[in-house]
Amino acid sequence: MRKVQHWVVVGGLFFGGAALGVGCSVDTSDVMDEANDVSVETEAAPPPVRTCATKDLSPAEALAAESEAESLHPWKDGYAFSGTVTIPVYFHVINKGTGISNGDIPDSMIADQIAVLNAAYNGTGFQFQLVATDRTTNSTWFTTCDQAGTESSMKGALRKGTADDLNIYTCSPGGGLLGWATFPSSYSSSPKMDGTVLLYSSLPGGSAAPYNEGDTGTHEVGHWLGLYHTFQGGCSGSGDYVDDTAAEKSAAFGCPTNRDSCANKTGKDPITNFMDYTDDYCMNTFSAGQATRMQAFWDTYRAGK
Ligand SMILES: [Ca+2]
Ligand SMILES: [Ca+2]
Ligand SMILES: [Ca+2]
Ligand SMILES: [Zn+2]
Repeated sequence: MRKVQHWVVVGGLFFGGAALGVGCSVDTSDVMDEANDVSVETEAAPPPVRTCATKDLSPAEALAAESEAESLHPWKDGYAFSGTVTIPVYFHVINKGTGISNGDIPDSMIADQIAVLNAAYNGTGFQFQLVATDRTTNSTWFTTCDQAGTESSMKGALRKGTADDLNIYTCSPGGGLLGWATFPSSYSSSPKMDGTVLLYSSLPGGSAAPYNEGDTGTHEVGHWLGLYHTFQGGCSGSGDYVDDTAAEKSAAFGCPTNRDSCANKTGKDPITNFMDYTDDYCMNTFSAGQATRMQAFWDTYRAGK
C-alpha cells in the first residue's frame, strides 16, 4: 500500500500520522478511495480530506489516564456532573498581515466559532465564553505552527490561564492539516502546550470548504476534553473507550451513509459523530457516553486546576 505524502499534486493530501510520526491512524486504502471522489484544486487551501494531527498518547499514558479517571470519577455507567460548566476561551490569532487571506480573521468569525461550539456542546455539560482575543503578526509562526519549535514559541508566549481555560490558536499549518489538540491528562506535564490549534480558514465562513462550518473546532475541543477518534483502535479492543459509539475500522470521509466498516461489531459507523473525519455538514453529534467521558475527564484533570 502506497503512502501518500505528495501534497503538491493534490493540493495538500497529507497524513499527520505518517509524516509527523504522530497518532491519527488512518487506513490509507480507504483514504485513497475517498480522496478520489474529492475534486482537487490546484490552488492552495482547502484540505482535500480532514487531517487532524492530535498526537496519540503512548499506550502507557493512555492506560494511566483511563485508570486514573475511572478510579477518581467512574463514568462508565453514567456520571453525576454538577450543572453546566462555562469554559473561558482565550483566542490567539496568528497572521502574516492584514485581511482574512493573511489569517487575520475578524472578530465576527471568532464569535461564530464560539457559537458553533456552544451549539455542538449543548447538552454535554459544557459551554464556552470568549474572554479575550489577541493578534500576533508573525509569518513564521503563521506558516510553521505545526512544527514543534514554532508551536512551543507561540504557545509559550501566548497561552493564558490554567487547566480549565481553553486556548485556541489559529494559523496556517502546512500539509493540509486542519488542527490538533492536547489531551487533559497531558496538562500536568506540559501546561504551556495545552490547547487547540486550528486552520484559520476552518472557522465558520472560512475558505476551507467542506471544512468551514467550525466543526474542526468542535472536534479538536473534543480531544481537549478527553475524547479519542471514533475510529481509534479499529474494530477490535477498547476502541475509543466509549461504549455507545460503534466501532469503526478507519476514518470516514465525506458523509458515507450506512458505512459499516466493522461488520462483526454492532451498529453502523458513527459517521455523524464530531470525532470522526467526515465533512462539517455531516458531523453533528456527541453521544451520551462521550458527554459523560468528557465530564469525568474534566473533573479528573481540569476542574479547578
Ligand atoms: Ca466505541
Ligand atoms: Ca458495525
Ligand atoms: Ca456540523
Ligand atoms: Zn482528531
